[in-house]
Amino acid sequence: MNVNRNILTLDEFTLTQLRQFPTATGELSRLLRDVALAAKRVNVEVNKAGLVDILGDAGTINVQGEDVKKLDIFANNQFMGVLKHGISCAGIGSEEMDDFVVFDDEVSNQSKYVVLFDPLDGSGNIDVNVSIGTIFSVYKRISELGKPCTKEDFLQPGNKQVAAGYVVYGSSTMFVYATRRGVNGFTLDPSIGEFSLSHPNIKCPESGKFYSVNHGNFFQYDESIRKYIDGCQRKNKENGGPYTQRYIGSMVADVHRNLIKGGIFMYPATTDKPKGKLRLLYEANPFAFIVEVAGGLATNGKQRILDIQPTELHQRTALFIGSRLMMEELETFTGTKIK
Ligand code: P6P
Repeated sequence: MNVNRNILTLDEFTLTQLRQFPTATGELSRLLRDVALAAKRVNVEVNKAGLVDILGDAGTINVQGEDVKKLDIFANNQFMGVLKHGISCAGIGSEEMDDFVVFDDEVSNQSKYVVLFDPLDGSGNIDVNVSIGTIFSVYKRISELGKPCTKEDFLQPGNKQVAAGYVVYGSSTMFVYATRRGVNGFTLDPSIGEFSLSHPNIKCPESGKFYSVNHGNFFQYDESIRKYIDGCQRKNKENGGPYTQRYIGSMVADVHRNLIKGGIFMYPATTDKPKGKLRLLYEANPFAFIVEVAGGLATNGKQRILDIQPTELHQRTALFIGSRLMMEELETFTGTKIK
């Protein structure tokens, strides 16, 4: 296999970005490298999960009321550890922890950013070897530097994110992140142990063939959503239908596929979960930021995800996200034109 050694690693890429902004402090670049380091450590355990005693339940229940898998805890500790040890992050919010964590040491209190993350999304799939992922969201603090970060730093609307990204632990391991300047994807090259630029300047195709939704909840969806899903299954020369239904049950894998190939991912509100299942701060917001920078759209069916003002760390939301034309077609069913 001829490996192109001229491919930029993540570190080299962030440094080239930094060179374009001489006044930048490099804190965000270092934060991204910290997150990538934790991802590489998690990747090692995910790749051998079937061989060591890291499968299965940890015997605890998280704040979401879900069985915590041993890998969830391991992943949470890896991301929290590198961010606490680093010099760019003042505190974190995690799906696995009841409340946000203030690092509150002299260096961390001077740090510009806070990070929210889902350390291992889709972890219910670990034991059956289906792709899982990490999702993260970065905000610039609004609290006073030099003092501990505050809850308000974490409860900013998604449109204030300075960066967001995800890791997909799949047939290969990819690190994808967005700033307002663009979305770039890096594939882990095991021969050098570095994430290497494999998907520069990712753009979400304005339309696609894939629609992703849990059909098992079909009769719990609002009528407008049921009509849209019905339309996805019918021949329609205008929108290229019928679409192909692809739903892995692992959000990172499903949204990543639709980001690259074009498509729409839906987790609507249900009668069982009237506020939706997915979490706003560390699932919907980061992916909404990434997909919008790439040219797509993301809503809760009524408003732009990134405009929602959060009120609590683990609040949930309905989510519709993906290719612009498919999202605009959905809006003709829901009657909510997102500006
Ligand atoms: P359902 C995994 O638990 C997750 O949070 C997302 O990764 C995934 O898209 C969704 O839930 C799947 O939920 O109810 O369809 O099994």
